Amino acid sequence: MNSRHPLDPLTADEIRAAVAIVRAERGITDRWRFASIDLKEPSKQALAAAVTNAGAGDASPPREAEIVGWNRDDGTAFKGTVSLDAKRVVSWDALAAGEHPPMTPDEFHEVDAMLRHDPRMIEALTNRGVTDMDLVLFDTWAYGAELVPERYRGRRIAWADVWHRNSPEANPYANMLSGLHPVVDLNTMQLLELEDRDPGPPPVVMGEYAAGLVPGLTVRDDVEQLEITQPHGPSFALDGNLLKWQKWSMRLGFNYREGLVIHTLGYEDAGRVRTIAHRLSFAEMVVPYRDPTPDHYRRTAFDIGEWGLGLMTTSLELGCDCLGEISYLDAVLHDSRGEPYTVGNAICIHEEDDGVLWKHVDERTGADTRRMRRLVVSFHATVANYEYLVYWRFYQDGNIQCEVRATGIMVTTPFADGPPPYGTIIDRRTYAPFHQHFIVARLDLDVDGERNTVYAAEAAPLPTGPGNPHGLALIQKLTKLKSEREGIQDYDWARQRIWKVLNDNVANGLGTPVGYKLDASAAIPALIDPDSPVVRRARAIEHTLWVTPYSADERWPCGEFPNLSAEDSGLPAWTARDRSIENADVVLWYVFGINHVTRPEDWPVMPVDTVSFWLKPVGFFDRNPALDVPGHDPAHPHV
Ligand SMILES: [Cu+2]
Repeated sequence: MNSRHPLDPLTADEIRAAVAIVRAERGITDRWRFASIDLKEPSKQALAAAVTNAGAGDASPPREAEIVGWNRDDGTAFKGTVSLDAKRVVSWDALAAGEHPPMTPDEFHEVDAMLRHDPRMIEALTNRGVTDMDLVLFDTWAYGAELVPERYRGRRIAWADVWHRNSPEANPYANMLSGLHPVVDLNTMQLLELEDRDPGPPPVVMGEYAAGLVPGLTVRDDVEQLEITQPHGPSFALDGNLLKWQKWSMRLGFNYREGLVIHTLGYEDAGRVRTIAHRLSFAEMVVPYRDPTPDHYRRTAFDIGEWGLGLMTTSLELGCDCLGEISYLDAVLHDSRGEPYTVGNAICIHEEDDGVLWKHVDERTGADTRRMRRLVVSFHATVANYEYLVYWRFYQDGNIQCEVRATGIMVTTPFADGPPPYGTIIDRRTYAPFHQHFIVARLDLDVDGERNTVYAAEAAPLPTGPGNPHGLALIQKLTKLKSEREGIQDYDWARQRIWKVLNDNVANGLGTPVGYKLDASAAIPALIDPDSPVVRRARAIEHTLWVTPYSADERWPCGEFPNLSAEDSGLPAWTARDRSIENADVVLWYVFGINHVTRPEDWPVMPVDTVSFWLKPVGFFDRNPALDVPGHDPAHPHV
């Protein structure tokens, strides 16, 4: 049953094979690091051919690995493609000047190990009264090029915060040692310099969230057990990475950078699978801290491009993270030596009850009600202090919801005199800086085929006059987005702007084009000077929506290598060509997120802050597609 599919992620054996091939052919030494070894996904054409010829034997596209690595001795970095079938390197190209491979977890841990033995660091900590190095955490962050001190330009450098926990089991992010920031060279693994500003005596904070460590905390005793049982098993079927649930079907992918990927999403209608999306994923996340003080001015995380949401993915636990009849998929990743490892239970698949789907109470026949079920595919990433919980949800009425829950521990800082205006007081003489979480979802929609057109749809009241004497008339104005420049769109509450992705070549039973719409929920404005260094690296966040014609190598909205970047070489560069997006294989880049004005209630661990956006059918079906959902049958109470 579990036969290989061209979109299945690389296996551990394939990762090992790819590494062995480049090591042999390119003379790669132990001084190299591998930033990424990922499946080079087959082209749409190759994939379509493979599916058409399934079973023919030789129709499968070649299995290829895409590798990014660099030599720590001279800093030269390469991106290559390895054919796993032919067992050879197909391409091997040096990265351009100024391009740096992403950060690796190994470097994060090696910086920590190096700093805790560095005499300058030990001395600085001793001066602050910290002598137990086991209580110290060095938390490394990546730089943007413009903020790198002139003397270190071009080097693979990073900076770090130093945190102090109150006891070995206590929250590592409870106490920032403000003003203390090592700057390190990641290739030589050396402390280049230690910034050490005296912030005055640190405040005593209660930064603990573990029940046993919070003074005076009584755990509630009035929460009764809640169990989700499905005595006949779940209604979905997972065959390898192919997931089917009621009328939905999709393939689940995973990689070091995006984490979960939803491939080839379709919905069965009148006996055939209709395509909705070729590929759905998160392509970038930008988190600028909006605090210009010395502790924070460099804090501009690109959690996907710099660190990798896949690499930060953690194992899920039954009963805590996921409730009910769960299926899990593992993820295979690798360390910077190219050695594969497995994250068990990386992706969770389950169904949930979601209240009422539709209902009407008729005076004569009584109530007719259907309960809603949804299929949830999720993964959780822990990016140092913060967690992102990502849920793709598929509903019986054709709706798709993408939800993100942000939780974890905020970055906090002590203040000496008065709190700066860039944050909220959350503990004694401690504030949490304001910041934003911009997420760029890459939505490669194929609504009933590849040829789609995006329309901005706005609600427009017509002026009072002949034919509209009471000023009631409201119309929807559709504006066709013909080129990439027109495809750069902003949220507009006053006009209730949304975007429809229509297939003008396919009509529904009513004679109108089939389509899906993107509701502009959770959109946030950049609220930042267009000339600021972080915006120059992340022009993508300046608009709510971008639309591009599909191109296999256009995947990263802030550029392929945001680590130490100076400019956004992604969306602004591609769209400058102003290509046609009319009746084309369009890709939508939706920018949404959280404008995080911090609260005392977000401390010491943050209750989830939840945002989501929706894709909903508009004329994709001729009528409510969920009329066929079974009602409650006392004889079959599981339905
Ligand atoms: Cu936040």
